[in-house]
Amino acid sequence: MSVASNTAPFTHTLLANIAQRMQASINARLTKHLPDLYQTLQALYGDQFSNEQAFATWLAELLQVTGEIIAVRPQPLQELDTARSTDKNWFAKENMLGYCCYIDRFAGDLRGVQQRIPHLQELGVTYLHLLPFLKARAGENDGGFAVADFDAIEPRLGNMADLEELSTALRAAGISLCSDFILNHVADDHPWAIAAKLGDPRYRDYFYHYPDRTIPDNFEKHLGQIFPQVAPGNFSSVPELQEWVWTTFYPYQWDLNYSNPNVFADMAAALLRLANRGVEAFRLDSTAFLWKRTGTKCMNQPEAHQILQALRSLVEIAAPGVLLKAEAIVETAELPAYLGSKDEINLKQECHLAYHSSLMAASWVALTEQDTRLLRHVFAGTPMLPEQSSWLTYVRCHDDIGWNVLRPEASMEAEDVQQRLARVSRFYAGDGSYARGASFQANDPAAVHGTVGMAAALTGFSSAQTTAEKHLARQRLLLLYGLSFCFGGMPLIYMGDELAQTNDEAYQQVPAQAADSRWLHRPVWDEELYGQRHSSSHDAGAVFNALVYMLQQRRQLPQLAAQAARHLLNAKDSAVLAFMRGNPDEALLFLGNFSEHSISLNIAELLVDYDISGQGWVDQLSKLDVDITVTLQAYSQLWLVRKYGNIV
Ligand code: OTU
Repeated sequence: MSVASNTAPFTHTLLANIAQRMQASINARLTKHLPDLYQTLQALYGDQFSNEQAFATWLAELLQVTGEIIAVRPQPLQELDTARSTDKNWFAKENMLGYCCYIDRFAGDLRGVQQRIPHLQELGVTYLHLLPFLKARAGENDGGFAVADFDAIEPRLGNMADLEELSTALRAAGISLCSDFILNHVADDHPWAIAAKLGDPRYRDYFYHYPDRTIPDNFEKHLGQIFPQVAPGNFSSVPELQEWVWTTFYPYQWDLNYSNPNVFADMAAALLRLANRGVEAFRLDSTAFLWKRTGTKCMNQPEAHQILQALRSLVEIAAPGVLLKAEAIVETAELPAYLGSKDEINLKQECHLAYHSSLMAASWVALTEQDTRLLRHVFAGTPMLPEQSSWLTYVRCHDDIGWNVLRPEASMEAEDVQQRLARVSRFYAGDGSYARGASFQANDPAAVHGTVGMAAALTGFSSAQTTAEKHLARQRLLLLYGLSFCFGGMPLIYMGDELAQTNDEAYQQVPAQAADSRWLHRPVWDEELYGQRHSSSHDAGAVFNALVYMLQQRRQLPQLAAQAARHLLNAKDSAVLAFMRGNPDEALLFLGNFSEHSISLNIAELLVDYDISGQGWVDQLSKLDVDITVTLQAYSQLWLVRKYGNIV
């Protein structure tokens, strides 16, 4: 029997709850996506059931629940689903701009965020990622990344009505709300973990638990460490269970056992219920870790991708206007698979968006080394995007900058990888440099530590004494943001960067934060800086005005849409990164000088491989014509478009 004919009873189950007027459109989605969903889930979980019928019963239940969720999807969200199904690249356009913040630090609570919509609009934000706001573990909770209830809001931030109100207000302002969805683990006080501790066999199987260290020790041989200092090891002894539980991150974050089909079903339903609250995008946290396999690092396993593919199919059926964004902090070569992979016949869709963490980290390396070779390797290792997908480009986020993802690229030059990356890490910790960050989890001298600190502190604002030093700091910050705006993806501004906000040392006095130096770069919104945003005599204003201007220009350049072509150009001086966006006959050239020296380069030489060098060029940022030989000042950038092109 073919898969398609197999799925007829499931279609029936799902449609049973759906209002007549919606049946035709939902049926069309099922025809398109149910065969994939069936196939993926059968490949993942078929073996877990005694026979085909048992699997079918489980899948029917999942679809029954999905149908119930679709049936109550609010009308405006259904309309959004329909609109977006005719404009599937809506999130990959040159107007898209993300903004990321903690609700409490940005605006107190969910209602406060509504008050700040004008600020987001002034920047041109179209996508707001609010860091975790679901009910978190009591006490320490990793900034909300230990979720105690997927159906409740953290009380100090508001309630579900506030969330719905905010998502509606944002939508009216043209801003899509993105929520974290922490799917790798739950808090140790989530009802599933509590039930497991009480001995409920159904929920014990929601987690990986072992009676002694034999299996954990075996796994540990191959596993990495995320928080080696404050949470060493990947397993925690749980007294109530008298067992060892898999905890990749903090001991209170219990990894979910996705080899159990019920875990998948419950988590998928939780995501779809949240989508019905008006969440338009999900940042899928720690996606690389979803599947464990003995003898491996337990990252990027094929089954982790299948889980995401199955989630995507469900979203396409239940809430097709919703985006999935992969947070997988992994080597460049592992990244593209999170945006989908090709089998013999077609593309298996996965996430719409994925963080390009290598690009982010490599751009910081380029600043340190005043050399773009490593960054160019990352470019070379980044394939064309599959259709209807986009990178998420960024300069900073709420986590440390992890240098280890760059090991493959860092090993391409003669220098020892360890030494090279350790030097970068020390640079940003302020070792003989302008940077004022710190090393993350630094008690192992042999390891390469991540870097913490706000972008402004890392680019030199905190150490600058003179106007000239301030100017350089600003140029560095704008250069990194310029790259993120032009690379080809949705750029994300991390709260505070738009105002050159620096580090916040206050966390050291907060017991629940003191051990985790990532709080150094999670400052509270600074009203004073905000008040200075239009004054170019202040750092805040100088950066804000420049970013707003660059973003205005960006919106006028379709060459910068995520799907437009990207070609790395071979600038002779390795301190310069040069690349072309769009088709050669309407290209935009990005030239960025990552060094403190001014550098001249010849545009014709840069374009030898293209038949367009005879054209005149103008810098879209300064609106000035440029000669065939251009000079790039220290840390400066040019966005060149053709002189007689359609410059607005
Ligand atoms: C993610 O992080 C989150 O972004 C972190 O804030 C959480 O602590 C963590 O998950 C647990 O929920 O590797 O791909 O600073 O880069 O923990 C997942 C280390 C991750 C983070 C890392 C990260």
